[in-house]
Amino acid sequence: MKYGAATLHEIYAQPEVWRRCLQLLDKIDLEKLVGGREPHTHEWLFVGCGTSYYLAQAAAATFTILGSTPARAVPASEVLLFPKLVFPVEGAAIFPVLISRSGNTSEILRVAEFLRLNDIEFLIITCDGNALAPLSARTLIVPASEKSTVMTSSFTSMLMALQYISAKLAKRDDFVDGLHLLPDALSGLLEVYGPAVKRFAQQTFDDVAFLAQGALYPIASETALKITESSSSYSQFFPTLEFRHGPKSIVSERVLVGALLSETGYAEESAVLLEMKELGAQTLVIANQLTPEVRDSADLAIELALPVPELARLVVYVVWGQLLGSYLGLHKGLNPDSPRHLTRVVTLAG
Ligand code: F1P
Repeated sequence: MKYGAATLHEIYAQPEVWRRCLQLLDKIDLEKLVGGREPHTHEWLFVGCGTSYYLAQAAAATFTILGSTPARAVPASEVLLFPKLVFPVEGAAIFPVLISRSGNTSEILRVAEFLRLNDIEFLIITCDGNALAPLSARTLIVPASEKSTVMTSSFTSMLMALQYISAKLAKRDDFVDGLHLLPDALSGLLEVYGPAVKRFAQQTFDDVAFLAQGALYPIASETALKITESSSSYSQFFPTLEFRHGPKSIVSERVLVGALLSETGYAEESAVLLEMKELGAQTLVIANQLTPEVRDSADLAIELALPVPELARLVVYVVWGQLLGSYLGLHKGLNPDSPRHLTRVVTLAG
C-alpha cells in the first residue's frame, strides 16, 4: 500500500464514522452509563494518555461550559504518580472517565485498578474495548475502529460521544442537533480544503506552532501532536495570546504559525496571527467565519461556516491538522502509517 494511504483513508472517512457513532449515540442508555453521577453532584475527571489526554481536556472544557460545573482532565500518569494532587479531598464526589482507543494502554489499566481498589466508580469510553472494557459496568464502546498508529477518527468520535452525553445531561437538544449536522458538513469541507492542505504541505518548516484559546486549546495541542507524530518534526502549542510572551522569538520565513480562531476571542486571537505574519511567519488559519483581512493575510485559510453552537465545532477543527501531519510526513518521504518510534499502544513492563 502507498505510504500513508491507510491513515489518509481513515481521516477522509470520518464523515461516515461520525454518522455510525451518532446512530449509536441516539440509542444509548444514559441512566445506565452515568446515572447517579450527574455533573451537578459529581466532579467529572477525564483521564487519558497522548491524544486521549488532549481528548480528555476537550471533554472537560465541554462539560464545564455546557454543564456550568467544573470538570478536569489529567494524564493517566498523574493519577498513578501524584494521587494526592488529583484527589486532594478524601471521599470527594468525583466521577472519573477513562478514555482509551485501544483499551490496552498500561497507564490507563493501572488507573482502572487504582479506582477499583478505592471503590471509585468510573465510566469507560473506548473504541477497541480489549482489557479495559470489562473493568466497569459503565462502558461505552464507540464504533470507530481504525488501523492507524496515530489516532484520528477515534479522537473525533470519542470526543463527539462525550460532547453528546454532556449536551444530553444539560438538556441542550440544539447542541445534539448541531452534532448531527457535522458529517455532511465535513464531507463538503474535505472536498474543498483537503486538496488545499495537501498543496500547502509540499514544503518543510524549521518550526511549527499552533495556537488556540479556551476549548480550542486542546485541539491545537492535538494538532501539534499529529504533526509531530506523522512527520517526525517538532511542533509546539500555546494559548494564542501567550505566543507574544516569548515563544514568538522562533518566528521566521521558515516557521509555520497556525491559529484555530474561536468566535468568542476572534478579534484578540486574529491580531496575534496578523502580527506573526508581519514578523515573516508562514500562517495557517482555521475559523468558523473569516474576516477578509485575516483570510487574505494567511498562507492557508480554512473557513468552516458551520451553523452549529461554537463548542460543537471542535471535532471539525482538528481534521486539518490530521491531514497536514500526514501530508508533511509524506513530503519528507516518511510513512505516516508507521511513524518513527511509535506503536499503536504503549504497554509498560511490570
Ligand atoms: C493512547 C496513545 C495514543 C498515541 C499512540 C499510542 O492510546 O498514547 O494517543 O497516538 O497511538 O497510544 P489509547 O490509550 O487511546 O489507546
